[in-house]
Amino acid sequence: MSPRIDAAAAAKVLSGLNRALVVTHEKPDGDAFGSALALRDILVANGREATALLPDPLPVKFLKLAGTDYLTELDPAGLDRFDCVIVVDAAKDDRIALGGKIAWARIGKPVLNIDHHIDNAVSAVWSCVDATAAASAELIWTLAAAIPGWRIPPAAAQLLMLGIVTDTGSFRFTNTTGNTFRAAAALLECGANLEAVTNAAFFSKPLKQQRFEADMLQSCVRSACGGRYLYAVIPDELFQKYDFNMRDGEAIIDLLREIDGVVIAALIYRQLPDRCKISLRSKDSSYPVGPIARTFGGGGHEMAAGITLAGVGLEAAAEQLLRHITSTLEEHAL
Ligand SMILES: [Mn+2]
Repeated sequence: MSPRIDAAAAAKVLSGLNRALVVTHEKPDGDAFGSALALRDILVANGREATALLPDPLPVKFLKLAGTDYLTELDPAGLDRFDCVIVVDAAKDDRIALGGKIAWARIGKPVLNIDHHIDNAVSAVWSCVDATAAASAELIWTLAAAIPGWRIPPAAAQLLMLGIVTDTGSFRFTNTTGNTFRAAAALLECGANLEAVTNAAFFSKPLKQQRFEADMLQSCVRSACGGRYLYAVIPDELFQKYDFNMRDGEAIIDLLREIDGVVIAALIYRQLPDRCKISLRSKDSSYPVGPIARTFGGGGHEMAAGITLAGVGLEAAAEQLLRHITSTLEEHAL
């Protein structure tokens, strides 16, 4: 882990950079690519050169908000024109998306790491990690707002709003703080279009996804611990039946979390032929899912975390998790 710097020091580093390459984690969500593209826009609006590199496809529903002004691949020689690399919203070196031609270990540039994951372990010269920020987008607003004379252009404000709205479930999750609302208010005043963000994030579900969700709720949900643990084991066939990819369904787990009495919710499905993906959510801070994810080699936030298990079938993964969560919920109940 790199030594940490606070937001004031990170703002100073940011204002001193001239030609930045901005990157984020693989399979970027709204906060990841929103933060990367917004930071690119902010740097450019304030007289710096900046380029974002996003090799992985973005969620379809956000394509309109993201525009097309970013790189999807870069050769090692292409790194020469940058004097630094800024990585946003990525907790681990091996999750940083560079497109396969560049190795993170041989990046050869000073790295500024800006993130809100409590377990961030990215190798960097400067690491600004604030786990109290609801989104990396909120932290980027905090940094940009702290630099005298810097402005946040409307396009950047909108992308930061997207990061905040998606990572807080539209200000419903417990990661929402006073600073989150301050950031959102300031971003509205900078020209963010909240209607466009909300429509893309919450009101643009394809019909096939709605049908997938209905079928999943009918056929895949299991209840344990008297309904305090609800989980869905989703077979490959269900994804095929509705031609649906989980990549576009980051909010699906909330269908379980929003049910009355649920403390911990989980989705268990196959990500690759030999890899199970488990998403975890909690709605009671006495039972955080971050430590559960870390027990299984995963990570994330305290109330929203994920695990990838290699070489394990869906049922075996579900069983392991069920045992662990049952003991967690029962242990604390005593
Ligand atoms: Mn985030």
